Amino acid sequence: AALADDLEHAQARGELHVLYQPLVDLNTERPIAAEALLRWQHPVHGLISPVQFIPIAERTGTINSIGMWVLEQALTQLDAFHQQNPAGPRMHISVNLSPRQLREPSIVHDILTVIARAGVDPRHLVLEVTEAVLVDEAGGIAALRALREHGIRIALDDFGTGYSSLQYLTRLPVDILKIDRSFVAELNGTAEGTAVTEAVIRLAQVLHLNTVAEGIETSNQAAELRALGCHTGQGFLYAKPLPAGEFTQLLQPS
Ligand code: G
Ligand code: G
Ligand code: NA
Ligand code: MN
Repeated sequence: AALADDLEHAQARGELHVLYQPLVDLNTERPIAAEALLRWQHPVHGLISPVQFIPIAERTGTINSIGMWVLEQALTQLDAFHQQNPAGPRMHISVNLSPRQLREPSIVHDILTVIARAGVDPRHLVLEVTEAVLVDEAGGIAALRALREHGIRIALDDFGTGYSSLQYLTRLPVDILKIDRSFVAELNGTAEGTAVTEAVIRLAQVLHLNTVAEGIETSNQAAELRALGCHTGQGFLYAKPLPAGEFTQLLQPS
């Protein structure tokens, strides 16, 4: 309960910050997008992982205000990335959206309001959701559909780790499959190690979806992904989640 109370005030007290991890073109290894990843610097307990505090924020509902704050930070930063490197490629930004946020009746309006205020093209925003959202939440699917009609793209995060059937993919508002890092970790040049990742990439191709491989740590994994037809990836091989200032340095022409 104490942590939940602290979390209520964390944003107002300036304890939250957002890091940015590049998504790279696997052929050029240049950043084409950033994923916004939230951090909480607690005054007593130090840095707390979102794995710990997002579930608390979900339960108490704090995720609604925190989530909109993250979106606002990320979109403002996207504009700043462009201002700082106007000759560079047009970056996109990915922001995680939790199931509780999608259940808010005003979520579509709220997201569009933040986008308009930031002056960002909605086509440069990707919202990452997990399978749980798509399976359980009828309202959530309608919201995702509406957001997509405004040009926002939807990515299915941690794809393949959920419990849902694959059938739902053919009728859901999704543009991108993020191949979970547990599958990428198994890539080792053998048919068994490649099986799941290859199946996901083929499935995406048939459904005209893009794929992003998560958790790439070795150049061998990157080479296998390229050979399998995956064109975008993220992981420690390229960069860990970085403060905005350090991310900007990656964007400078090398
Ligand atoms: O950055 P890290 O690997 O610690 O993230 C752990 C988990 O927390 C990931 O599943 C990520 O999607 C989630 N996460 C990070 N930032 C946010 C956020 O702003 N909102 C939500 N809902 N989840 C986030
Ligand atoms: O669930 P989601 O995919 O949003 O989680 C992203 C999390 O994965 C972040 O917390 C980030 O720090 C972590 N991450 C990013 N790249 C790598 C990687 O190459 N290896 C591992 N082990 N974790 C990574
Ligand atoms: Na994510
Ligand atoms: Mn992810």
